[in-house]
Order: sequence, then structure tokens, then C-alpha cells
Amino acid sequence: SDAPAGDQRDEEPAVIVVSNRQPYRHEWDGDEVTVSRPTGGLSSGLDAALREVGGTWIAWGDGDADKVVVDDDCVTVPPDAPEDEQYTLNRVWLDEDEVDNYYYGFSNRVLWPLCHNALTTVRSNVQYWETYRDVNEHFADAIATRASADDVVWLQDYHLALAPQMLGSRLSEDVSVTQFWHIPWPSWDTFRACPHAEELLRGLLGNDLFCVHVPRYRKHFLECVDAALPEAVIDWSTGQVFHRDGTTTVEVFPLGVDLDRIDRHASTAEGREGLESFVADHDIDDDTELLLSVDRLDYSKGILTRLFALEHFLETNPEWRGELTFVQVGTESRSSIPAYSELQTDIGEAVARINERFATADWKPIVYTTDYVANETLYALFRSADICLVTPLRDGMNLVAQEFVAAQTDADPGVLVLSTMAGVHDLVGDAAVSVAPYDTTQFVSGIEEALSMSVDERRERFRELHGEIQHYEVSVWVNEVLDRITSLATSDREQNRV
Ligand code: GDG
Repeated sequence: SDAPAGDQRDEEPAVIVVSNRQPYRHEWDGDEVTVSRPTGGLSSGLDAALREVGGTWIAWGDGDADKVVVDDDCVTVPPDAPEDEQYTLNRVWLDEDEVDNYYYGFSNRVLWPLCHNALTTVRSNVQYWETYRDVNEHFADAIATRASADDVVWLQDYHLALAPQMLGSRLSEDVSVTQFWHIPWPSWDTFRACPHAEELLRGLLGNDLFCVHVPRYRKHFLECVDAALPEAVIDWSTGQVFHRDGTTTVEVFPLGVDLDRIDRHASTAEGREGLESFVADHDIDDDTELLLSVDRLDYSKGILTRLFALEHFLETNPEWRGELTFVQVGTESRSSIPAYSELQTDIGEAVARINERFATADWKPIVYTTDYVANETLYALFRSADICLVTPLRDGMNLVAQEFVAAQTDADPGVLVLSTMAGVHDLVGDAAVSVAPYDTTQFVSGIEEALSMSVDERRERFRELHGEIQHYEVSVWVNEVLDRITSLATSDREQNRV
């Protein structure tokens, strides 16, 4: 590779991570620059991997247009790390129309609802589609500029479904391309509602390796290819698709969390103090059982159905009034899309109504905050929760369920109430208390079961959950995907030599 010196460490191939969201954000105020650090588990997992192997991260330079430097495409990150732990962050700059049509438009008004089986929420138009294609071209151009022989290009998620095929004509054969699809892949009967189904599938088949969280999504993806691209030949046992642009292998790599980091954060002084202030600021009575949910405010997360179930629980279990507090942390998301702003209004109204109905002079059942909670505080909050309600209507994986388990301790573990519709449910199954999120009666039984569970049973379930999620800790996941794409490239090279 002709990558700059220091970009490839330990003889590993250089990795080019490509995602919509950037791992670091630089903001200028006069001469002062503030760099915000990655917060999500995925972003810090990939950041750690790049720091180790070196390379580049290409992402949209999201930020306040007046404050970001738009004349500088590449910066070295993390700013305060030793040189041999840094990598290049390469920004793709988008104008307002592009953001509206590519990000808020095709990505989040077509692909997101489509993949979450929310067909009545899909809004598609030609402007969205054309801009999505153009932005994928911008990303493909940026990748082509950075990639050299034997590099691995690792794309993330549904914002970049067309870029892999676009790379075909831009990159030499010895660059490997892989993509991780973080959200569900729906059945063909749903996916065919998309007017661009075939182009999207062809786009993704530009990958050498296409990865999803659970076997269900792999099966659905292959069925979509089978239905939409009649010339494609599928080996159902290996997940290989032979198509007109080459071969794509479709595999399952569940993503987990950083267990040690969460465990450590949950018990730091910062975490404990953050938790104390959180409890004080929101007037939470320490003596009540703490039920917790943490979500982006997204209709796929099932927040409203959860609130209705809690209301029904309080109605039918009057002895629990005054004895429990439900904390909903809901960070604002995609608010310029009507389906999201309407959801925010509906949640606010439901919380107010339920609190008004059941609150007493010194107790209210629901604490709802849209404020961003610092990591340490959040993990301490997970640790102190007696029950975590993770009840999406549909979810690719759901990392919150795993974070809650990671923050619990063996002595007196809390209970995970988990929707059967989350990808993580396919993995942990009945170690959690399973609920069908749409069914209020079953949901209420789940809460009752969790509240009355003996410590022995809680411990048994906790051990099973914790044992399971260790298999795909984020660092393991990163290494497994990179090893797999590297071994596919090696066997490809060997076959070509024969
Ligand atoms: C997509 C897929 C898949 C939330 N509020 C705060 C905060 N968070 C953190 C949580 C968790 C993350 O955000 C949300 O992760 P999820 O997995 O629940 O969901 P999506 O954002 O929808 O992500 C999903 C994931 O990709 C990974 O593949 O699991 O299915 O939809 O980490 O803790 N973190 C902090 N403060 C908050 O207020 N610090």
C-alpha cells in the first residue's frame, strides 16, 4: 500500500471506515476549537480499532456550518493521542439540500421505516432518491481517493447502500469492501414496497462481505435478492451470492457492547455523583423500585405502547402506586421529520396524562427527560435500576439491553424485560422476561413477573444473559468482521492464482 507511513501498523491491512456519522466533531469559536468525543458504543469500538491498526474514517462533516472548518477535509484524530494511535478523519461536506434529501429524506423517510416494517410512515420521492444517489457518489469518490491496494473498506449502515457498487469502477480488485447493516432487513413482501428495491440490492452486492446482526436478517436479505434479481445464484448454506458484478458473502455478526468500560464507568465517583444529581434533579424517591428505559425518540422503540402498558399496570395493580418510579430517558432524534416531532408531542402528552392520573402529593409515577445523560451517569443509572424495559416494536439489535446487563452486578441483579421484536432477543431468548410489545395484557404480566422475581431467579437469568453477551463484545465483533473480510480476500487471491 502507498498509504502514508504510520498508517499501517503491525502489517495489518489499513482499514477505511465509512459512516454517515463522524466519530469526532470539531467546532470553532474564534480560534478556540472544541472536539467532542464519540459517545456511542459502536463509534468508540470502531475508533479503538482504527487507533490500533491505523487508517482513515470517512464521514459526513455534520456540524454548525458557521463553526466547522469547511476548507479542511482531513484532520488527525484523536487530537491528544500519541502519533502511533492516531488516524485520519476525512469529512464529506454536504449542503443543506443534500442533508434534507439524503439524510432526512431517503435514509430516514424511506429506508428506516421500510426496514422497520413501518410502511405507512414511508414517504418516497424522486428528489430523495436522486440526492441519495449523488451523496453515495460523493462518498464513493472520497473512498477512491483514500484507498490503495489491499486496504479494507468497511462501510456502516443504510445511508450508504449504493456506494459499494459505485466502488466497483473506482477501486482496484485487491481492495476489499464490506458493509455492516445495523437495522433489520425486512422480508421481500415488505422490501418490494420500495420503488428502488432492485437498485439498492445491486448497490449492496458491490460488497465482498455483507453483514447483519442475526440469521433472520440474512435469510430475508437472500430472499430479497432471490426475488428481485433472477439472474443471481444463491448458495443458501454459505450465504454466497453469485451475481453479475461478482460474489458477495452474506454473514451474521451480532454486535455487542464494551462490558469492562460500562462496568468501570458505572462505579466511578463521577458516575455515582452524576446519579445522585439525576435523582435529586428529578425528585426521585430512592425507596421506590426503579424501572428504566433509554431510547432515541424513535417510533420503532415502542415508547408509547410502553407508556400505555405502564398506565394499565398502575390501573390494575393499585398496591404499586407510590412504590415504583419509571424513568424514561429519551434523547431527541430526527425532529425535522413529522413522524418524529409528532411522536415527541404524543409522548409528552401521554406522560403528563398518566402522571396527572396517578400522582400523589409526594410521588409521581413517570420521570421523563429528553436531556442527554453523560455516559458515567447513564451507566450508574443502569446499575441502580431494578428493571430495564427494552420494548421496541422492531430493532436491529438494541444495545441498551446489553448495556443494562453489563452494568448489573451478581449480588442483587435487576431484571431485563425484553421485546421479542428486538434483534438481541434472538440471541438471549428467554433469559430475559419476554414481552410482545403490542399486547398490553402480556406486557403488564411481564412487569408483574419482573417485580415479583426472587433473587435466585434474577441471579440465574443475569448469569445467563451476561455469559451470552460476552460472545460479541464490541472489540471481538470488530476483530471478527475484519478477520473475515481479510480471509475472504486471501482465499480470493489464492483462487485467482490457481
Ligand atoms: C442502531 C440500530 C442497533 C441513548 N440516550 C443516551 C445515550 N444513548 C445511547 C444508548 C445506546 C445508544 O444510544 C442507542 O443504541 P440502540 O442500539 O438502542 O439504537 P439505535 O441508535 O437505533 O442504533 C440498533 C445499533 O444501531 C447498533 O448496531 O443496536 O438496533 O437501530 O448505546 O446508551 N447515551 C448517553 N446518553 C443518553 O442520553 N450517554
